[in-house]
Amino acid sequence: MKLFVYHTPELTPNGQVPDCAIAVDVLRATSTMATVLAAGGEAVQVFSDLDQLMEVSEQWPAQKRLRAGERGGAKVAGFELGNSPLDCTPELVEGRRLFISTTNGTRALQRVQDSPAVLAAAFINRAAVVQYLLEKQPETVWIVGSGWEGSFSLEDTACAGAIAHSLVEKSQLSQDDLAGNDEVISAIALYSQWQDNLLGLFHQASHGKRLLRLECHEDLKYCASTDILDILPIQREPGVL
Ligand code: 3SL
Repeated sequence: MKLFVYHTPELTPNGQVPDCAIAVDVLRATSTMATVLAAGGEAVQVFSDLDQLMEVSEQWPAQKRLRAGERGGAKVAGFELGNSPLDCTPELVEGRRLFISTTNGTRALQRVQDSPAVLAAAFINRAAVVQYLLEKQPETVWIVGSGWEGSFSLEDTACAGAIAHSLVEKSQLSQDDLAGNDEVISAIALYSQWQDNLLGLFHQASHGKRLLRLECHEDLKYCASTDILDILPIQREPGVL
């Protein structure tokens, strides 16, 4: 297995797909997606465009759907949900499909949706993602951070490092064997430095600070919990996990 980390969707090589692609948006899209599926959601369907989301979800029975829209960290007017994983309780989401559009996370998933296997990862479901990789042994794996509007996000790269760190611990591979690019080594170093204080890392991160200004402190705490959900969000058709 060779692992490549890309800090943003824009940094992935054009015209190539890996055997397995993992989209990461710790704050908060992939944390929300994992939470919805763990809480019994029927599926998560992602959109970059809000109008397209409305059009497609209109064709779904109203009692079987939920619409989540986030821009700039805030809930989009007219949507039932923004992008807080804590709103996705089993009472609300069980048996329903989440139609979601967020600023960056949904774009990262769409960038890699042609890969044969596409996963969504966050700290909360890191162990399930690592278990999948150990079982399936894909030859090439990309971890793609969502970033923020094309720039680097500390928390996504730290999560990439958490996945890589655990793969090295649980496989016969050394860091050198596993790393397909230098970003893997720097991601592992970042995670190793902050693994006991991920909330502290989020407080340093520009998007963490943005969410704190929006009073999302509880979301940050939740998203900093590691390996708490045994759920593997995996694409079953393009754009649907
Ligand atoms: O950019 C995204 O996709 C979101 O996860 C951002 S936010 O955490 O909902 O503000």
